[in-house]
Amino acid sequence: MKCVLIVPRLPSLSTRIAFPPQVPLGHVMVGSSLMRGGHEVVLLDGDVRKLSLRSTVRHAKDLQPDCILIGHPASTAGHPHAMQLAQSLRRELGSTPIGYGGLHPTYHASEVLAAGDVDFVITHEAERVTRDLVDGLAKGPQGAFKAPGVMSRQQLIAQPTEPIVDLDEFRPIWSGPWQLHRYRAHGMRSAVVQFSRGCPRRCSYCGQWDFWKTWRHRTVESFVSEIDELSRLGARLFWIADENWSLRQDLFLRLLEGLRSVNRGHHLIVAMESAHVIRDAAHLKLYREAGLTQLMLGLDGEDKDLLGSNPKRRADGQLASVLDKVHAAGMTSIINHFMPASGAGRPEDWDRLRACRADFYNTLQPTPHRWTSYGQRASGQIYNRDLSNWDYRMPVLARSRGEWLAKRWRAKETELRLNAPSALRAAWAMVRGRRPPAPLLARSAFWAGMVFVREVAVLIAATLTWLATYPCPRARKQPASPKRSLVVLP
Ligand code: B12
Ligand code: SF4
Repeated sequence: MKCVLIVPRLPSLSTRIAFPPQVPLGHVMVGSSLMRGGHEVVLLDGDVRKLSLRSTVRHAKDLQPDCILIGHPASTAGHPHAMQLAQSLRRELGSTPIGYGGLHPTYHASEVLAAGDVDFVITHEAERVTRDLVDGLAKGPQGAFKAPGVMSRQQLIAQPTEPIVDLDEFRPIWSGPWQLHRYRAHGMRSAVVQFSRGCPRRCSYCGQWDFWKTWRHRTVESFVSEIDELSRLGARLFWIADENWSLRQDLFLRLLEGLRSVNRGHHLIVAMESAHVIRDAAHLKLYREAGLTQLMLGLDGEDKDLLGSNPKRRADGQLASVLDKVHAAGMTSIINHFMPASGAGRPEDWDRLRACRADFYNTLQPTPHRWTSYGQRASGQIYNRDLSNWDYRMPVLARSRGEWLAKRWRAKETELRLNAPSALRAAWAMVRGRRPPAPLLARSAFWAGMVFVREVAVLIAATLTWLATYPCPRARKQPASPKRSLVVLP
């Protein structure tokens, strides 16, 4: 079967100023599995190629596919665009089967199928499931409808599947048709790679642990050889697509040693638990030698989990001195912090965050995905129903447009307050010639600043529009949904 895997264009993200679309690892994983199954695969990434809906459809049609598979790496924010694409493809391609996979469709399969354009929703991790589906399609529609893990109008409940045990068996084929030269970040060829899947923690606002079901990992040898291969292909900057790669210290240190052995000057950007960085304080030199450049840390979390209660909070007391050492070792720390759902934070919380002395602070907006327990609790407070805005930068919960705008202003003020001290420290160190900033740090700081400026500019325009129309009732309407809305409301 000739399968065309498509990423629809998502033009609206403010963070696009800092980094353009990155290689869609989910598509690469699924496509690699299909290639191993003997199918022909083409990736049509409308996002990186900036293709309009119409040109994406035209390109897809020209490829004469036997099967279309749609997904977006920014899953929820990309969902309205994925649904619009499915609708246009259905019109142009008649009965060609259309499948849709990823995080958001997994938890909204019934609504996706009810819209009538998508034939199959491929739920949860999709390498094995999509291959079974396409093998089934090759035999005729009846075979496909029965594939485990797939939902269709004929099969409204997916037969359960077991998580993949041997992740190495499904490692990406990087020599495949992905056009890797298109993907860049911070001036370098970039790639997205994954060592482990899932997370044993159970944070109430996060659904990743449920999506992947269990925490599993690749073998160190296989993952290190993948980085080596990508480095040979020219990639220098790697996003680590793991939720919790440092969970087991013995394994993690072995992995870092492997990465050190293939480090040709690469940069690894990774999300980590602050407790693990504290645990590894004696190994920060190894972190750096392995190529770790930016550590993104989260401190929020009030949930008990499988590993003991509230590990994130336990960690933050010792964090400041470890982050100083991270900085001294040549790495950057970024703390991702959720704004309080009420919008207003307590001064002691900001003091606590500032006391961590991270290089950057990034504020996130609480986003009530309905597959999380937080999402179910907060579902009555949703104001912004345009899913293309559900990107953690834009508030979703509010009672009125005024409150929604106020929350956006508070987030910007918080970012300014939290980031000003470290920006001044860096500027002062530069002026005194003590420490020229690392090129990657300088670049990311600059582009993070540009994202901030853009978001403030958009906010000023939105506030002025609101003031100009206040108290006209139209001003209190929720934000507009994308045209010809096929948005599935949570
Ligand atoms: C690395 C990463 C990034 C990187 C690069 C991502 C990229 N390729 O573009 C960067 C830093 C650039 C990034 C940016 C953003 N990210 Co991000 N990111 C991740 C992270 C950590 C890993 C993504 C990944 O590659 N996973 C590994 C692959 C294999 O998993 P997967 O994509 O889910 O794919 C599997 C299935 O979903 C399915 N599948 C996926 N796609 C497809 C397609 C088809 C056709 C089929 C059949 C199946 C299928 O099969 C795959 C294999 O099993 C995830 C969290 C996570 N662990 O997944 C967050 C995550 C995807 N990001 C998220 C968000 C919100 C964003 C941003 C919107 C943030 C922002 N405001 O800028 C942007 C969006 C940028 C974009 N892509 O347009 C959220 C999405 C939440 C949601 N509800 O949808 C996540 C889940 C984080 C979270 N915990 O909430 N991200
Ligand atoms: S530690 Fe991170 S990935 Fe794990 S459940 Fe919490 S937020 Fe999700």
